[in-house]
Amino acid sequence: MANAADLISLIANLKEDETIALVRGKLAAGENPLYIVSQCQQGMRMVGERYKEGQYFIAGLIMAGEILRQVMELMEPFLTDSQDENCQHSGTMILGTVKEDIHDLGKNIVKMLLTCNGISIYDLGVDVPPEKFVEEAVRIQPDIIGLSGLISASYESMKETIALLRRESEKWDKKPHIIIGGGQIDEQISQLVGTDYWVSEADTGVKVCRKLLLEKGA
Ligand code: B12
Repeated sequence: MANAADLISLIANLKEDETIALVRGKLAAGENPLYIVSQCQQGMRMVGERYKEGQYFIAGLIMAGEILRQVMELMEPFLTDSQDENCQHSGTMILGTVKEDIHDLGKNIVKMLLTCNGISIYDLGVDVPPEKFVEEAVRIQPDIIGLSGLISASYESMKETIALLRRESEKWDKKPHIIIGGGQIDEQISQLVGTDYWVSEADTGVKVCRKLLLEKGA
């Protein structure tokens, strides 16, 4: 029986076919899909470390991205099934990867999970400028705005976006909560960009968003 370390190291070593076969096996054996997501994230982190150390180049990042994309295609029906079926439709959320950043695999995973939890998601895509977040927030009047970012440059974009959203929402009746997410996000970054809510993995993100919606009575 394969263990977590196998999947993490197959991804870290960019073994495409073996990764797909192992994930198929894990899903067939009934392993919790959220646990598989977490192993994939750890494997991707190791790819990132190897890139930073000069062991991999940009092609390695691209390859890792392609492997995770295929894994997520396999996982989608299982992730959908794993979510709370009794959850009523509640709340709306705008989600996007901030300006300068094009990483979207993590954002797409969190979108999938939030949708399965009954939250209507408006996905603005990647490299989204602050003005676009504001424009869509005025149009949709969401309960929550989620900003995704993985590279250092995204923190400045998050800060800019949050400042603009706060300034504009002064005049709105309904002020949205703002949550940031991404593998490198921590408390320090959350303070730097000026938000109260941050997560570095999707499962916690879903819990935080559901709690915020419950408090809002959405
Ligand atoms: C794959 C990858 C790429 C792919 C991305 C493909 C894609 N479509 O997304 C490609 C090849 C495009 C890429 C490009 C680059 N990359 Co890159 N990339 C990665 C890598 C290896 C994995 C990212 C990933 O998918 N992780 C897996 C997912 C599942 O995790 P996640 O994104 O963190 O998302 C989870 C949570 O954070 C959460 N979440 C995410 N967003 C949100 C939002 C909300 C609201 C919520 C609630 C939750 C949430 O849910 C997800 C599931 O749990 C990371 C390494 C790492 N540590 O992550 C480097 C990494 C992010 N990349 C890096 C770099 C440097 C780059 C480039 C600048 C390289 C270059 N020289 O061009 C470019 C940047 C391009 C740009 N302008 O954005 C650096 C960033 C370093 C830094 N501090 O700035 C990293 C950390 C690698 C490293 N250690 O050096 N990259």
